[in-house]
Amino acid sequence: MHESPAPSRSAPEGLAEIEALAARHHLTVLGGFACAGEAGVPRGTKTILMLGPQEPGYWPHLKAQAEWQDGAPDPVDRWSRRVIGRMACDLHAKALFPFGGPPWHPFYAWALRTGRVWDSPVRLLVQAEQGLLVSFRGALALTQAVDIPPPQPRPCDSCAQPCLTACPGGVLGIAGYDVPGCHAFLDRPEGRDCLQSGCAVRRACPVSRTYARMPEQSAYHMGQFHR
Ligand code: B12
Ligand code: SF4
Ligand code: SF4
Repeated sequence: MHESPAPSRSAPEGLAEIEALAARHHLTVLGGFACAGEAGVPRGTKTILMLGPQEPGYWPHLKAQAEWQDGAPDPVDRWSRRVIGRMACDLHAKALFPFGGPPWHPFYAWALRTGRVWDSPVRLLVQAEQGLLVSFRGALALTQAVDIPPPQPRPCDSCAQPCLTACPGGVLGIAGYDVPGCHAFLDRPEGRDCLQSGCAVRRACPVSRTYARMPEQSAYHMGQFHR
C-alpha cells in the first residue's frame, strides 16, 4: 500500500494545492517541517506536513462518512486512514498516523518542530489557531521540498495562562498531568462537564475559544479516553 514513498513522477505539488486537497475533507495543514535523512521518518522524506480537523464543519462532515455510518469501531481513525492515505497516494507520499501504536510516531515532538505548535505551561500542545484543542489526524511524508506554513509567535508568552488553574479536579497544571486522578474525577458527578464539553483546561485557553470546535466532538473523544 503506502510502504515507502515512490519517487515523484510529476511536478511537485505546492502547499496551496495540498491545503486545497485537505480542505475537501475538512482537514487543514497545522504545520510542517523540512527533513533530511533522519531516523523515524520514511527514507527520502524531505517535508512532513501535519494534518488536523478544520472547523467549522469538520464534525458534521465526518459523521456523514461511511466509517461513521457503518457502526464498526474506531470510525474516526478508519476515516483518517482512508482519506489521508488517498491524499498520500495522489501526492506520491506516505501517510503517517498518530494512532495504531505502540510504537507511536512521535507526533508531539514533530509538532514542536513546526514553529506553529508549542508545549504549553500544562505540557499539552497549543497551536497557533486551535489553541489547546489542537489534535492531529495524520501527517504526509513528502519526497518533495514543499513550502511550509510560516512560524508564529507562541501565544503563551503574552497570556495570563488560565490553563494553569482551570482543572476542576486539580489534576492537570504546573505539576503535570495525573492521568488516574483525571479518570477518577470524570467518574464523579462534578466531572460531567468535562465529559460532555471537553477538558476544561483545553477549553480555558483564549486561543481555543476562537476555534469553532463542537462540544459534541469533544464529548466523543472524552468518551473514547474515559471508557
Ligand atoms: C499515549 C498518548 C496519551 C496517553 C499518555 C499521555 C502521557 N502523558 O503519558 C493518555 C491516554 C493519557 C493521553 C491522553 C490524551 N491525549 Co494523548 N496521546 C498519546 C499518543 C498516542 C502517544 C504519545 C506517546 O507516548 N508518544 C511516544 C513518546 C516517546 O513521545 P513523546 O513525544 O515524548 O510523548 C509525550 C507526549 O505525547 C505527552 N503526551 C501525550 N498525550 C498527552 C496528553 C496530555 C494531557 C499531556 C499533558 C501530555 C501528553 O506524553 C508523552 C510521553 O511523555 C499521542 C499521539 C502520538 N502519536 O504522539 C497522543 C496525543 C499527544 N494526545 C492527544 C490528545 C488529544 C489527548 C487527549 C486530550 C484525548 C482527548 N480526550 O481528546 C487526552 C487527555 C485527556 C484530557 N484531559 O483531555 C493529542 C495532542 C493534544 C494536545 N493538545 O496536546 C495527540 C498528539 C494525539 C492526536 N491525535 O492529536 N494521550
Ligand atoms: S491558556 Fe495561555 S498559556 Fe495556556 S496554553 Fe493557552 S495561550 Fe498558552
Ligand atoms: S478532563 Fe477535566 S479533570 Fe481531566 S484534566 Fe481536563 S479539566 Fe482536569
